[in-house]
Amino acid sequence: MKTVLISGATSGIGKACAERLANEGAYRLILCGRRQERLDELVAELSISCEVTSLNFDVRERDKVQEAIDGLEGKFQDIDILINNAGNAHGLDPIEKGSLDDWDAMLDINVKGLLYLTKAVLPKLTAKKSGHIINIGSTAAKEVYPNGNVYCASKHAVDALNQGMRIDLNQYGIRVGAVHPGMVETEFSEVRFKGDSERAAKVYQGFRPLQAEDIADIIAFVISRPYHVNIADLVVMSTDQASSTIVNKS
Ligand code: NDP
Ligand code: 8X3
Repeated sequence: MKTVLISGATSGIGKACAERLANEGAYRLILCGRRQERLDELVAELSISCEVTSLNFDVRERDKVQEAIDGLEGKFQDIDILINNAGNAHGLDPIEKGSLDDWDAMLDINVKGLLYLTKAVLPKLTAKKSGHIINIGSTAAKEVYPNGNVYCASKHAVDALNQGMRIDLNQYGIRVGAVHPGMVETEFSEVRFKGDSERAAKVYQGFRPLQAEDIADIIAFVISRPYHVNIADLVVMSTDQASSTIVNKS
């Protein structure tokens, strides 16, 4: 039984991973997020199928991240797999009109938050010389699209950190890999457009986008490979999407 910590488990890709892995019967789950009600609901739902607990912290608060990991009890302390998923885009503005608060949010959550959580979990993996870190990047980690500027920069940083972690942790036998999704229909665009549901819904109209379950399916595959197999970098898009800007809406 492996212990998996999923950040950003209250919604979208993280939640779908929790639901998917709970049904595999091979994992003990630690679900993280800030919305306590959602964490409670998910723990109640999944505890029928697996051992599960939750941690409530904002990934931007490094002391809280460390406290949360230090406070884990029993078998939940022995983390094997870290899914660095928490993150969002905030705004979609040209660089000259960008909001400093949006920029701070993206860099603090998507980059520094991922680092704080990794730093807190890593001693458990280096001590036993095994473990698996999955970093959720994006097609925005591989290319830059109009008005994507800082979000793309944050995800390019995730791509670089994924490579850097893999290099530095190689001596410990720790697997490190990234999954980079294209457009996935989650709460992502609602957050990006600050609750404007109509604008968010339009992002996914006229084509068949990926669903969170599609990414969860891939992550379940990635973490269940034999230990000598590390899927280092995986880009996945909807069949209707060819790049960040080319989507077949015919
Ligand atoms: P959602 O908005 O549905 O989920 C985002 C998750 O991140 C929520 O569970 C949220 O939990 C958590 N989160 C956000 N900010 C914080 C924070 N400060 N501290 C702790 N947790 C936080 O979006 P997705 O599921 O789509 O996004 C998940 C990941 O996938 C992100 O890294 C995103 O960049 C990436 N991605 C998404 C794509 C898409 O098209 N949807 C495509 C490519 C990558 P809570 O609010 O409860 O804290
Ligand atoms: C999310 C996908 O295209 O909105 O990472 O950047 S996109």
